Amino acid sequence: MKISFDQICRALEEKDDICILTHKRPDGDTLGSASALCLALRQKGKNAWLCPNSGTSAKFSYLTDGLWGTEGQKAGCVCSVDIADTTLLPPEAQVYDKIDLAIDHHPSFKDFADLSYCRPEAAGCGEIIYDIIKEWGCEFDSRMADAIYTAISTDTGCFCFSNTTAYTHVVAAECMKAGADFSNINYNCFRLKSQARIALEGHIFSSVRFLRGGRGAAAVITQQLIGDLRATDDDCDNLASLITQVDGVKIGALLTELKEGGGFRVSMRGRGYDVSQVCGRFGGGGHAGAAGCTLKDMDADQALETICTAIGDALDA
Ligand SMILES: [Mn+2]
Repeated sequence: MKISFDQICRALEEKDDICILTHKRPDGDTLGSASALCLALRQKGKNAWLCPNSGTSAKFSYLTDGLWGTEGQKAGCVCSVDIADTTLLPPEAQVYDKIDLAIDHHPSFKDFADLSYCRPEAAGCGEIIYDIIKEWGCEFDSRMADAIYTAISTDTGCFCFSNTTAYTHVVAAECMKAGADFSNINYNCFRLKSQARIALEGHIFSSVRFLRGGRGAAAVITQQLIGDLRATDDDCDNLASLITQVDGVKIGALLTELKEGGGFRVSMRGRGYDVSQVCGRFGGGGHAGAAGCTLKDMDADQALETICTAIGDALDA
């Protein structure tokens, strides 16, 4: 059931032994929001912890250090943050048969918890957590500020995406006032890259196939290449968006060979074209600007040909 902001603040205050859930393949928003909420609850004298999430990258340890609970730890309240749907729960969260509270900002939020608060206009879930911390009158310390700053900076692509609002900047400014290490956070999240990542980017830009005078583009990453480079999932994250950074490209696609082989996962990005419709032709979907689908039982040439034809059709329409 959906409740108001005041009600979610009060509902959390009434609980104790609070287990906080983050989504699988956790990003800066879910981890930053969960960490800041956990710190605030502890400041209020409550027992709170983060449910273990084995997909967490070591680069976010500054958010989560000392906050992890143990697997299956008995909870008086289970609260999810930045999770739109129960399908996004990590395996470690499956032991909890119900979720008491949910705090989220996705327009696609499924009302799966007993009580939930969703604010779709928030650029990051971190904006909501910041408001909760302030509503409670907690001291907003530099560690919470690092967590909230990370949450909103990562969910806005360093304040570049169109979801960024004036309020996002207000919250960022409050984080800076509280001592957030914004320069290092942004460097680590947006500039720093592993050698494997740089090699993958190099491969994409040297092999990308352009079509329709450069308005469409697609590239392929094979498991052979990923293995040769010892690239991690982190290294492969969001490579598709690089293709639409090329001047003139309106629809870009990255085809990544499935680990099990026998097909490709397609990540598509569009500027001024609804790529969810293109991916929908193959049973996929997503948003207008970013969508995906899977092509089974195709080799690299067939998959590339299939996707280039579909991109061409969309550009011609
Ligand atoms: Mn988010």
